[in-house]
Amino acid sequence: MAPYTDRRSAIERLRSFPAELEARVTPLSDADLDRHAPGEWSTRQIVHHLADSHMSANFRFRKPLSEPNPATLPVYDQAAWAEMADSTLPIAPSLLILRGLHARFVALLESLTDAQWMQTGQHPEWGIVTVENVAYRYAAHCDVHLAQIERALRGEP
Ligand code: NI
Repeated sequence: MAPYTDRRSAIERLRSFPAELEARVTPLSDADLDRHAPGEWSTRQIVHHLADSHMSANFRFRKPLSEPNPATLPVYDQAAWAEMADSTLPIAPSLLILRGLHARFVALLESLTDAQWMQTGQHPEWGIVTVENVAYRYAAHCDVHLAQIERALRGEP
């Protein structure tokens, strides 16, 4: 799922994402936010998922940078989290989380030395990954869910 292969474009994707997401979803009505393609999340659930997911990205960036390598990367049950009671809340709190997190990610990633980019963590499904790999994954994750939002708004799989 990772079309990103260079650090600069991954950082730029992470930098631009919160504003792009906000521009797309802020004008939507509650009915639009709750529309979804069959078997897929609604836009509301996707926005809350992005906040949850990118909070875990924060750990996946920082643990390899601060612990003996490979650091153990945290995992969570994203499907279960997307069904929790707060998944029906307005999206504004999750947009604020993403704004703040991505400002932090960009500042952190722009500070890294080559050696830091190559520090590693271990994930049960991804195996051993570098900080660089994690940045590419989350840059791609932004694109995956922007595309999923378009499907949700059309109500198509
Ligand atoms: Ni996701």
